[in-house]
Amino acid sequence: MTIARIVVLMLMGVVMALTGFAAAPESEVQKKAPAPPPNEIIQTFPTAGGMKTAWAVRWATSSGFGLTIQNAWFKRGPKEPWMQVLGDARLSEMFVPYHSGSPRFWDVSYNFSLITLNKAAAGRDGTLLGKPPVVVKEVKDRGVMWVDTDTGVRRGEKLLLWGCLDAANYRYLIEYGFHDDGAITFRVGSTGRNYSTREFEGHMHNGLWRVDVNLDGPKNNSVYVKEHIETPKLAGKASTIIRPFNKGKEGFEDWNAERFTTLNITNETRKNIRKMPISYDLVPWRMGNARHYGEKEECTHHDFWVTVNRKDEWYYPKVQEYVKNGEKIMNADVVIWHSSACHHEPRSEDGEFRKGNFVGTTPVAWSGFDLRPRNVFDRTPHFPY
Ligand SMILES: [Cu+2]
Repeated sequence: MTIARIVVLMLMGVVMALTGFAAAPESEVQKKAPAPPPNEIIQTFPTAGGMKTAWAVRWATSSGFGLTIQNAWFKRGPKEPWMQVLGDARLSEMFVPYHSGSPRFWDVSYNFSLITLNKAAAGRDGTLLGKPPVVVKEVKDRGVMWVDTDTGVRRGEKLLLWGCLDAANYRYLIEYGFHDDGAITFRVGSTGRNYSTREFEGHMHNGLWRVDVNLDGPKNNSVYVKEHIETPKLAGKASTIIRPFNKGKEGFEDWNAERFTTLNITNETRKNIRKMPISYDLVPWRMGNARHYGEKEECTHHDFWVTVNRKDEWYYPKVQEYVKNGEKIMNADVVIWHSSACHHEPRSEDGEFRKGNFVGTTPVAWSGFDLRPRNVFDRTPHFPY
């Protein structure tokens, strides 16, 4: 550990002690979130052969939030127009409470920078972006897309964009994936050096995301909840329920393991060739539902929040205030707020003490969710009809 890093950690310790660890601070960066002019990437798929689909992705970097998406458009066929899918998407906070009650870190609010990356970090499929290079673009195979009884196997591809937040002793990989089938993946990976003096204390990494879904533009988007229902009374039968999120008003919902809760964001005016409204499912990839009961931690008491898109509302720990007026989220410009939490119970693999010094690094632990198209295509371009 360098002397500079030790000094930074000591200063942080003083700040934490003064602020009492408890309340989520809202920094200046948080108040005026969006960001420097974005950079644009256009990626067509497949990377070899005729183009079938494409993504246009604008990204930006800033201290605090690290890497953010500033609009993304999808082309569902070579002759199709660009269709917007995302507005602004970002990791709004990373809340890290320790099991003993303190510290309780809000790691985005401290305005950390992205670390400078190199070729070793970028790997075989990666390109370094930025000056200095703080973002990696990877275009790569994503494994088997499907296996068909008649036509064989097709593999898929994806564009990954990632950066790594320099959060004192910790490192957070913030990664967005744009797939050839229109899916988008949101991941945050926790790694780095376990907190000094608490190297083996359990703690949580709450990835708290803010995603402005703008499906075919910001207007006419509605948010639904989809649930699988199966009870003893149904005696072997099951049903699927689709209902407006929180009765169609700003508010919250919870993830229920038995119900396979997913959100569905629908454009109410745009339909595919079967007259099905185009939509995206939000599919969580969860270890569990994190609930924290310290001061000003109400935002963790529910797993999904939905608001109308308003300027100056960027900060996840305030989301319970943002929903207070209960505005309509049907046929609106909607923002999804979603938590993806990781429970970190340290292992011997994280490191060890040698002559009184802790040596080692916590291997990456991921959490996140996917946005997956539903009835966006007239038919998949990835199947040889
Ligand atoms: Cu950890």
